Amino acid sequence: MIIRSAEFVTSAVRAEQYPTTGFPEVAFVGRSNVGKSSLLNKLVNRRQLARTSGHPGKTQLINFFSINESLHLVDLPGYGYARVSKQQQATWGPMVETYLQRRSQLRLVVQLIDLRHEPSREDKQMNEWLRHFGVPLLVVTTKADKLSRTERDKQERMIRRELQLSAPEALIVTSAGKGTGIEDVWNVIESYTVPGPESALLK
Ligand SMILES: Nc1nc2c(ncn2[C@@H]2O[C@H](COP(=O)(O)OP(=O)(O)OP(=O)(O)O)[C@@H](O)[C@H]2O)c(=O)[nH]1
Ligand SMILES: [Mg+2]
Repeated sequence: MIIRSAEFVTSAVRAEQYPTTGFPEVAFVGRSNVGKSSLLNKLVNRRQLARTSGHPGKTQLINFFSINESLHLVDLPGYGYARVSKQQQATWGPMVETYLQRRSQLRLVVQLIDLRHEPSREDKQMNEWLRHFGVPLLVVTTKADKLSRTERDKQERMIRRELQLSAPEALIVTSAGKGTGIEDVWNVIESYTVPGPESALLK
């Protein structure tokens, strides 16, 4: 994937604040601090296009990024971070669920899981919720650089078992630090977003 342009478009909480361009969208979901913004940056080769932080709870709004003026990558706020305010916890659910349920140009959801840990209860709930609503789903494990080769394989098997992912293409192991798996993630994204008159722009 050749990135000719990657730009922040807007932040939104409610549906009427979403961009009105009809570009196909790919959204990134996962627990706070799992590496959603870092993966997005690595995909587009821009260091801090989406802001990242060592402290969970960095991304608090739905952030839309336009890629090659033909595709939106959507950075969603993370779940499972207890230390945000009660008000923020209460708005997270409707904000993210409304987006995932109602956004008609949403083509693919990438769910991020930390390769070092067992999927949390919320990871499993989100996974089941997405499957229930029939949203095309790709599971991506993050921070592979923090594990040895043997540990990676073991953790991948465990996560596949826990989330009942049998198809080989259902999970990709990545590292935003090292660039592992980035090309594979693009291949999946392109397979869900390319069709249509704008397809040539994505090449
Ligand atoms: N070693 C390593 N660290 C990573 C990787 N991806 C992300 N991190 C680190 O993990 C921390 C959180 O990354 P973010 O990308 O901000 O996480 P997020 O999921 O966007 O978090 P929220 O915005 O809070 O939901 C940062 O300190 C990143 O540098 C990776 O592949 N390898
Ligand atoms: Mg973030």
